Amino acid sequence: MNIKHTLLALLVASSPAVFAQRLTDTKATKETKKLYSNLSKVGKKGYLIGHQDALAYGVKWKYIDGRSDIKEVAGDFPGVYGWELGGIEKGSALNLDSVPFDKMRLFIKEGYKRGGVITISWHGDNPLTGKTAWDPAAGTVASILPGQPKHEVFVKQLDAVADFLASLKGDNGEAIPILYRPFHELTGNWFWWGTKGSNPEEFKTLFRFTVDYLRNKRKLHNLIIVYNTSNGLQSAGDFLERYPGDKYADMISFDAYQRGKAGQDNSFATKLDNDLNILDELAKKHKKIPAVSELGYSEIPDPSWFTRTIQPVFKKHQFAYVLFWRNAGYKPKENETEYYIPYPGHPAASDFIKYYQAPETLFQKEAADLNLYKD
Ligand code: BMA
Repeated sequence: MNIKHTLLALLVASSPAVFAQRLTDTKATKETKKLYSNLSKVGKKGYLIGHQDALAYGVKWKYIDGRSDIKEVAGDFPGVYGWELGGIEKGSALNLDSVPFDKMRLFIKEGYKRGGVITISWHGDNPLTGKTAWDPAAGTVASILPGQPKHEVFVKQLDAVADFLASLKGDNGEAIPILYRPFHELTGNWFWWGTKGSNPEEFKTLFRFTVDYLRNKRKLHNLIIVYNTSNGLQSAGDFLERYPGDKYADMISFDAYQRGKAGQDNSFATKLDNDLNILDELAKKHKKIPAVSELGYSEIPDPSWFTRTIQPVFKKHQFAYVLFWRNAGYKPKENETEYYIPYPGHPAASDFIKYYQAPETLFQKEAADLNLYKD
């Protein structure tokens, strides 16, 4: 631990919570409570940097122990690791992006052991139509609520998720705390749980059922629940239209992607700022921890995107973490390339290193020094 890290740890441990601070699960495990309390203070100093599937693959490699594109470009692992359960609901050994669940379990343990934070999403198949998560068939959510024809199909799917979550254990048998973000991008119209597949009341009922089921029926007490909209919202009212209530969410967040050619205008930064203003207001009012649950500009066509577009906006706000989406590389099925963190030699690599060096961006070493799971 160097001096910068020691000071950081002291500062965060002794500071009052910036946001919130009681978990909605009164039976949460010791480590889960501790993580939540520490995440509520992180915003004072900066924000953790996360990366989806960081340890599984990068733009030009797959499944090589010890690798991570963030590490290769900046010299450190991310502070938050994102993982995805799509496919588990049909008993598949690989997730929808071909990550084997057995390996994922080990990667999760590895990130946790290093002191990093784990977050999980689930692009589960549509329980009504049997098609993918991207089939927003009308009536889907209504059909899976308790007492409805597809309820048991959904519960079976959820049981597969619960089994996986229950299998995540640290060295001493303790449950690994998970930031679980069910039904993410819930204000969008592209997933079956979104605005085409449900009305707000149906959605809220589904969200509450899911959290209650995982907690009370499956006895999972290692979950920090993340309410996760898409971006470009106009008001706090928009953000809350499908909010299940303060008893069902611990964190509030949105996903945001820049698209199109570089250097056209600054509308992405303006939207990001506006969405963060909404989160700032709601985090205070509802006593929840804010975060940016997915972010990116695929292939990073603007070589100074990190320090010129997002860093100045993020400096104006306090939140716990931002998760960059996956470095899939070339995807043959879609014949497209997708990645959000530069690799060595990429035109945005030196800008990412500058961003890494900024005091407010917290990666693995800082996360470890913060002792997020302990007093
Ligand atoms: C999307 C893309 C897809 C992927 C999905 C779930 O945004 O990255 O390639 O299958 O997320 O991880």
